[in-house]
Parts: sequence; structure tokens; C-alpha cells
Amino acid sequence: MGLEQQIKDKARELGFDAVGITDAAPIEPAQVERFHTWLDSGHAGQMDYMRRNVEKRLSPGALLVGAQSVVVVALNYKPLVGAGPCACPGQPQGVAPTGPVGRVAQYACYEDYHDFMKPLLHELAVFMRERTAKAMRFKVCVDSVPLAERALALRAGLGFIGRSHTLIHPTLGPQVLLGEIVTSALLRTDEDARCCVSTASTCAGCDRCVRACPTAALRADGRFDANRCISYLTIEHRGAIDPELAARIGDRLFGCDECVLACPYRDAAPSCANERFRFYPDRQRVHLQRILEMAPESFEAEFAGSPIYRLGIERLKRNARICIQNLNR
Ligand code: B12
Ligand code: SF4
Ligand code: SF4
Repeated sequence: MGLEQQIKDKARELGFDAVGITDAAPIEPAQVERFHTWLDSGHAGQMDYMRRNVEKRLSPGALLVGAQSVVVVALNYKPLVGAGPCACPGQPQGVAPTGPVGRVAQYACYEDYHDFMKPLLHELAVFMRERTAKAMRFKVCVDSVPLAERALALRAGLGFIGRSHTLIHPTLGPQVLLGEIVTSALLRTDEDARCCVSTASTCAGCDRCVRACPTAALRADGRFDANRCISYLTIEHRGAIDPELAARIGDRLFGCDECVLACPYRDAAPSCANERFRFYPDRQRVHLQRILEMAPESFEAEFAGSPIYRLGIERLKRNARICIQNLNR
């Protein structure tokens, strides 16, 4: 069996749902242009980290000296239908919360995917090193490393990029989380898979995500304005939120799923079958008054190890106040 197949089998054994391989060349010029247009239009909002390390982000070779290949993995996070009762933290399971509740984006109802995926990718990289050369260099990336993950996943044949701007795997749909190993090992790439995916799956005839977006962050002209995106506003934005946009946040306490939930590729996708990737049903709906009254120690006890923890208690309270205001309208 070839090395590439061994890597793919190992990735699946570790619990990843899809894996593809691409080279470490810079991302395609059309996408570099897309990225710069996005930054220059001010569509990155306060995400200053997107303006730093741009060369690395657009070129794996700049991220790791001597990089030759990138192994890209996808982890399915579509929750099982009816994945547990909607309760709220601190209440016994199955007891419906009283008072207003806020919704949490589905990826954030799992344990923090960064912490989950990184050790597995590290294990995969060690497996690769044992089968290539002791001197094999690598860098494990999940979200926070400056690397254009969707553009690389596209090139590795994992799917296509939809109007929602998400990478959509033809069978797993848009609810996949991405991770990479940038490596000095020279591997055979999945160019062929890429061609199959991009011709077989498209958004043709559909604009459900654009219509579902509550704030028109997904613009009719195909561009994406993060300043208007509820995911950005509730997770990344610091300080007060423009009242016009705050009103559209509705009861979304953390993140937003409307564009991915609307996607027909999601309807057809299987649910996450990885039992080691822990899902917390209680976090789907959170009791808002309780958040407002929460002491820092309780916040830590309840949300450590969750993506929500990265937000901090003050911004979570800001979001809870907005949700309550909207629910009282
Ligand atoms: C900044 C960021 C955000 C920002 C900005 C989102 C954005 N669309 O740019 C905010 C906070 C809003 C956000 C929200 C979400 N995010 Co986010 N985010 C990122 C991050 C860190 C960088 C993304 C980026 O480079 N943006 C800049 C713009 C210009 O890039 P882009 O839209 O991805 O477009 C690139 C390519 O896709 C390509 N491209 C764009 N359009 C087209 C069209 C065609 C036809 C082609 C060929 C190519 C192409 O060109 C661009 C240049 O690389 C990545 C992790 C990473 N390191 O890459 C995660 C990431 C993109 N996020 C992720 C997730 C899960 C989400 C949310 C679903 C979370 C949620 N439920 O709240 C939402 C989805 C919102 C949305 N519709 O995009 C996943 C996406 C997985 C996937 N299947 O696509 C990533 C990859 C994290 C991960 N490791 O899994 N996110
Ligand atoms: S995450 Fe929500 S607000 Fe952001 S683009 Fe998708 S639907 Fe629009
Ligand atoms: S909802 Fe429709 S237009 Fe949007 S990404 Fe999915 S298939 Fe494409």
C-alpha cells in the first residue's frame, strides 16, 4: 500500500471523516485576490489577526520552511438529530429551563475542536515521520494558525466552496471542521479528486444560505461582510454592537448556523459518528438570566474546554443582554 493511502487510513482510524493531500504551493492567484479584496474592503472588521502574517496565510511554504505537502482533514460536526434534551447549565438534564434562553452554534456545543483535533493531527504527523524520514518537519494547524484552510481543503479535493463561503464536502456537507499538517515530506497530491468534486457538486440553482442570512452578511454580490455576520458580532467583535445589527441577532447567544442549516448538502449529510468528540446537549440552549448573574468562577467551571470559554464572561454577558432585549420586543 502506498504511503498516501496509509496516511489516509490512519487519519480515518484516528476519527477524521475525510482526508486529502495537496502541495505546499501558494493558494491560487484568484483566491489571493479574493483575500486582499476582502481585507481592503474593511470586511474583516476588528479581526486584526487577519491582517498579520498574510504571506504565511496564503502560502504554506512561508509557514514552514521546506514545506512540500499539506494533509488536510475534515471532522464532521453535524449533531445527531435530537441530541439530548434542551436544558441549561446547572439544571438537571431534561428539565426545561424557565425564562428566556439563548441559542449556541452547533460546533460550540461540542468540546473545543482545537483541543480535540490537534493531538490527533500530531499523532498522524508522527505516524508519517516514522514512515518517511526522521528529519521530516511538520506543523499542525487548526483554525488559529495563519493558513487559508478552506482554500487548501478545496485544493486537496475535500469539497467545493459554496455561496455561504463554507467548504462543502459532497457527502458530509458544510458542517465539517478543518485541520492540516503542513510537512516537508513529498506526497502524491489529490489533484484528481479535486476535479471530480468541483464538477460534481455546486450551488447551481440555489441561494438558500443567502436568503437565510439574518443580516445580509452574505451579500447578493457573492461577497462576505464579517462586520454584519452574527458569528463575528457575537464571537469576535469587542465593545458595543450597532443597535440595528443587535436587533437581528435575535436569540443567538454565541455564533450563528443559519447559512449552514439552510444548505441542502447538510440535509443529506450523515451525523457525527465520532463518540470521542464530546457533544454537550445542555449547551444548545442556555438560560440567559443565569449568564447575567454568573460569577467568573462559575463561568470557568461551566465553560472551560468549550469554544465559549475563549469569549470570556463579559462578552457572553453582553450577548445575553442583547438576546433578552430581542426576546422582550
Ligand atoms: C476569520 C474566520 C471567521 C470569521 C470570518 C468568516 C469568513 N467567511 O471569512 C467569522 C468569525 C465571521 C467566522 C464565522 C464562521 N466560521 Co470561521 N474562520 C475564520 C478563519 C480563522 C479564517 C477565514 C478566512 O480566511 N477568511 C477570509 C476570507 C476572504 O476567506 P474565505 O471566505 O474562507 O475565502 C477563501 C477561500 O474560501 C476562497 N474563496 C472564497 N470564495 C470562493 C468562491 C469560489 C468559487 C472559490 C473557488 C474560492 C473561494 O478564497 C478565499 C481566500 O482564501 C478560518 C480558519 C482558517 N485559518 O482559515 C475559520 C473557519 C473558516 N471557520 C469555520 C467555521 C465553522 C465558522 C462558522 C460556521 C462558525 C459558526 N457557526 O458560527 C461561521 C461561518 C460563517 C461563514 N459563512 O463564513 C471553519 C469552516 C469550515 C468549513 N467547512 O468551511 C474554519 C475553516 C475553521 C476550521 N478550522 O474548521 N469565521
Ligand atoms: S453565520 Fe449567520 S450571519 Fe454569518 S453569514 Fe452565516 S447566516 Fe449570515
Ligand atoms: S445553501 Fe445553496 S447556495 Fe448556499 S452553499 Fe448551500 S448549496 Fe450553495
